[in-house]
Amino acid sequence: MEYQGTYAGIPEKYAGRNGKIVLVPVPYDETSTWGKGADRGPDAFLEAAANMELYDIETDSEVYKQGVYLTKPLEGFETPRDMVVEIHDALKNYIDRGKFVTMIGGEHSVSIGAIRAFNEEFDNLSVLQIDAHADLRKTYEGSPYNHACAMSEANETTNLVQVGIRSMDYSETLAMNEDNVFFAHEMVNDEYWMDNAIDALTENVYITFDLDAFDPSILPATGTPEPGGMMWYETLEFLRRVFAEKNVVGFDIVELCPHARSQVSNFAAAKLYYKMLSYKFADDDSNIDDEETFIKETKQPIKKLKEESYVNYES
Ligand SMILES: [Mn+2]
Repeated sequence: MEYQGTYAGIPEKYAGRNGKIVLVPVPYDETSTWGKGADRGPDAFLEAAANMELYDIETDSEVYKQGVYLTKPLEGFETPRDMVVEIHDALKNYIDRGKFVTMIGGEHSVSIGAIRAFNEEFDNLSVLQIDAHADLRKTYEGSPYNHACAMSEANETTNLVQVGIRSMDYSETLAMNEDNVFFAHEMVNDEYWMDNAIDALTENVYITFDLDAFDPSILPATGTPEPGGMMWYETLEFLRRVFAEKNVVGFDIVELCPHARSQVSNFAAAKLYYKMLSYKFADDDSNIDDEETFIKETKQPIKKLKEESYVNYES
């Protein structure tokens, strides 16, 4: 399968392989336990992005001019282990070429191979996990590649910092480094949590953003929603500071499970992605070609989504 059109409908000259940013869609959902449908996440994300404004007011920038290359989706893995290995290999290849590599899932287990690749490429890597769930089980339903285990390897091989956590099994407390965990119920009463979370990070940071970190009131379409989540501007303030104070080397956004009747979550995910790129390149004016003004007028859905392909919780 190949997408028709470019990321967010940007002009072709910004969408080629010479761009600084690579976006890898991974429509994978094999192990999720309750709400199936994260395999539809990348399509819904791309369709929302195609209908999104490209000027970022806050940073006064048009980050797409850095060039965003949308790759073919990674899919068709024979086993969960193949999924991890193939994502690792693909991302490592783009990192080696000096690209700023980003990924849209898919369920959270897609991050295992990504983090493995970044950890091989960058010294003393921190993984900033923004998530409702700890995801620290060593195995779940017999597999170490389950979404419930997405952070177990990172917990052993990197400096893992967990933010927004509000759901976990008792057994995960044994693996957890509590100095590096920011629980949602504590964040709500702690005006210093952002400072402390940033202090816990080393210079090189990979961000894995599970959309269920958000409060379900602003992003309901995710596989395992949890009440009491992070709100929009608080999340953006934190991300803006992380990008400003650390060297963010790449990121992923996972667990978008599009709903049949509401696009709200798809647009929130698309905006979050663009915000993160805008923060990364806010002070970088080395655009590919800034001479022409591109005014986005037409809506360009990348691919038409079929109604029956969405999760429908009402049926
Ligand atoms: Mn989660």
